[in-house]
Amino acid sequence: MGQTLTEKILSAHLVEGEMIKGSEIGIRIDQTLTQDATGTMAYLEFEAMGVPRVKTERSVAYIDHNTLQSGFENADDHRFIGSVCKKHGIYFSRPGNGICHQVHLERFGIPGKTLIGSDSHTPTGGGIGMIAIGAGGMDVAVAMGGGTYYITCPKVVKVNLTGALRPWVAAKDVILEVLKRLSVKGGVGKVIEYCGDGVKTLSVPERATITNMGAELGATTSIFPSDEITREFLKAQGREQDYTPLAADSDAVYDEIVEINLSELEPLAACPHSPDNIKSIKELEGQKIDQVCIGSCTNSSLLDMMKVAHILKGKTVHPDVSLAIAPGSKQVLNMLANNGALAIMIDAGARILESACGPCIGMGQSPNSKGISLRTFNRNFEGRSGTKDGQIYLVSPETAAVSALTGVFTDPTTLGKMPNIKLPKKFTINDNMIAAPVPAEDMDSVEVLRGPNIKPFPVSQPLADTINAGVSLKVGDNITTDHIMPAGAKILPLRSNIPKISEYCFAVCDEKFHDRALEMGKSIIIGGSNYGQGSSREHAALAPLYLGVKAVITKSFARIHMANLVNAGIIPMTFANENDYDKIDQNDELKIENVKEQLSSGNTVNVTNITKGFDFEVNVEVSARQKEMLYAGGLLNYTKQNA
Ligand code: MIC
Ligand code: SF4
Repeated sequence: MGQTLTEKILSAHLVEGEMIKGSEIGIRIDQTLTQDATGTMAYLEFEAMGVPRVKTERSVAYIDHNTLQSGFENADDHRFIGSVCKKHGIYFSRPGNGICHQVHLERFGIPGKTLIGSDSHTPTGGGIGMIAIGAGGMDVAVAMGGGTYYITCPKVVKVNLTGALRPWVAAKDVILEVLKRLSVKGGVGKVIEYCGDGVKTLSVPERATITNMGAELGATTSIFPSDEITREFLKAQGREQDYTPLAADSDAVYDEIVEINLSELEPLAACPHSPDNIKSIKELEGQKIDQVCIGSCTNSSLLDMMKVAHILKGKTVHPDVSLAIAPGSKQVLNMLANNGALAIMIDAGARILESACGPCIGMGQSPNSKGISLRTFNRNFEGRSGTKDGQIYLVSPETAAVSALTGVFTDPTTLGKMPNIKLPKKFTINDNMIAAPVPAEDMDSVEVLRGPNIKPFPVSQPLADTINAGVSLKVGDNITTDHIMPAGAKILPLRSNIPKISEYCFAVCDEKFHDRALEMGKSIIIGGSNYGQGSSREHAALAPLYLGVKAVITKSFARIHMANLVNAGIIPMTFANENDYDKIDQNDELKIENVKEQLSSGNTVNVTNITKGFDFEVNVEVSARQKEMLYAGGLLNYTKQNA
């Protein structure tokens, strides 16, 4: 029986377990990446492990999220990360060099390698044939120290691409179509593998747009084969030596097959407030818009920007629209500056932003009240833009650019003949903004620079015998990490200070949560299905830990958040009978007796609702290793215990 590409790469990196779908496997990690908003915690954790130098083939730290420096905090964090990198063997991509996923694809990604990153859009690397997975900062810290990374051995979905995209229909429309069919829960426990004749019609940056936004499916990752097009891309980046051809066997067996004829696709939009709320641009055509933002790790490649410049050439942004453009990397921005495309954008009235995440994470450019904003980004969760009633639509760069000119939703296929915009034969290469670490023998001479906002992470206690705790919050389905631990320009600078950032925990849902949880001392959160979707931020687990949350009981969890809860020593529980969700209210007193004993003998635990006087069962779907972590009170305690 042939193997899928996913199985080939995973089994070549297998260090623990067997390739049995649904069971836990441990894999060796070749590369890691971090960004600044999750990086400070990851490096504090790495320091706490006491490993002098990273043991991966390549570890890179990027500064791209917290670049709006309206106080000392972010700049201090950048300096801290830079100094840790220099000392411990990590490459440091300085602020201004670009968005982590874009730069990693350009300069470091290698087909067939494994990459984990403390950012949920790490699967961007799947565009170049890597197994690239988003993880919590602590998992990344462990991998940097040479430790194994654990995942559930995934099912593999084949997306068979046939045909070719019509002019002005984009890679973004492909992934929006996949989201329409599979939903934000459809990828959980799965890797999405793209195959078929249509693959060879897509460039590496287009493939990366598709794998990037596979994160929104809840998938473990997404991957494309590595072929001649991959070789051309690597060659143009001066890295042809990194190329290896990779593909699934022709008789590979998949768990699911999705057929997509690229020729039949049309321009689409993800409507507020979910990436799977899809409509065609035709359905929205004519509606007035207020803002357009082009950029983010999904759509900020040179190819995207060149198409945008072509559309804007000689025109002016509509008087009622604000257009912001953030090219994804220094390489992209530099090439746009040299080939004249940047001047075209400026001339049309675009507001050029630095190469960073920017508006995607609410770092500036929040839309006006009830503002309709078209963005080429990957997430449109409520409030994420910084404007609570902002109406965010996710669209392709082509749709975004043409709509910025007309002031209304406009279908780009009406633009007529499309120019033949190709990737350059050679990108402009200058890695002068990537600082190399000092040699190991000089590491003692490097001082780690800590700002006053950098506080140690909260310590978790070993698991108590009995948990007696009230329900501090009850929430519904599809709660995102942007609900649990919001981002934005005001809160992001607190990422290194858990006591302070926890004041905003769940503030979007209930402003009194923080005070109530602290008052209760110990508590439990009740959630619906797909709890914790979205970001990899472990702050969504560390803040609840700091506030005394002992367990979260839901209908189901998103993958990265569930792992982060276990890493923090908080028990993730799912209702054995979903109807019990309706029978529990906020402030109910719950009791779980002999937790450890119950967990040791199986994966079901009995919970008593003392207030309402009934018992119910919950499942704790974790591995034996994760149980040990829960007993120890989280991954750090567990790692120290076993050191
Ligand atoms: C995001 O897109 O939500 C982020 C900000 O990049 C996060 C990471 C973070 O919260 O720092 C992610 O996707 O993991
Ligand atoms: Fe940055 Fe947005 Fe990409 Fe997250 S999704 S890494 S915030 S650009």
